[in-house]
Amino acid sequence: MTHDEIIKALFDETLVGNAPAVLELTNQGIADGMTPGAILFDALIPALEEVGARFERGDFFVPEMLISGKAMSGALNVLRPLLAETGAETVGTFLMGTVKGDVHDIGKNLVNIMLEGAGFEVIDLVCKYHQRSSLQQLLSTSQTSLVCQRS
Ligand code: B12
Repeated sequence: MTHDEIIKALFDETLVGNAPAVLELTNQGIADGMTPGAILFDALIPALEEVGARFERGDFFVPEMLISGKAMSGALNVLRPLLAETGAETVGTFLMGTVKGDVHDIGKNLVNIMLEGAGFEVIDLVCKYHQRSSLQQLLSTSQTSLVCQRS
């Protein structure tokens, strides 16, 4: 398969939520020398944008969004170490938050990976630091930034 064919197949399989095919194509692309950025920005993200457009038109419903999202998350697990590996020294800490009740986490997880790749320690509040005192302590250091996911 050419790189263009891999991108097209990745787009199509993410759109229909075929997680095993998305995983296989991602691995194939990486093994064939494609950059994680190309896979992400030329195939996976455009596919989810198309899923959103179809949802808005009433052609897709929540289950379709869910399986496409899961297919993308599987590919992100493969891309994560590649996107994050820069060897940069820790330059500060980000506290990543999610608005209560919002389950969209793919974009946030991607931002986490990018920040880690840029040398930040990321503390994702979804899983850690529920205690107010721990938060206050972290926020009191000048190197800590608090960011929040929007959807
Ligand atoms: C997959 C998906 C789902 C999945 C989420 C699975 C998951 N684990 O995340 C499921 C099926 C669960 C879901 C549910 C719902 N969804 Co939905 N979903 C999507 C979809 C198709 C893709 C989102 C995505 O992951 N995109 C890929 C990522 C990489 O892009 P991103 O999120 O935009 O993130 C990028 C930037 O925004 C930014 N970013 C994101 N977060 C952060 C945080 C920080 C700090 C920073 C700096 C940057 C940043 O960086 C990212 C990388 O570039 C979008 C459509 C779309 N066009 O976005 C709808 C969409 C977000 N969903 C929508 C809706 C309406 C819903 C539901 C209310 C549907 C319903 N009737 O139940 C529920 C809400 C459930 C809830 N309580 O939260 C709407 C939201 C409209 C709005 N804003 O008002 C959208 C836009 C679809 C639409 N066009 O109508 N959804």
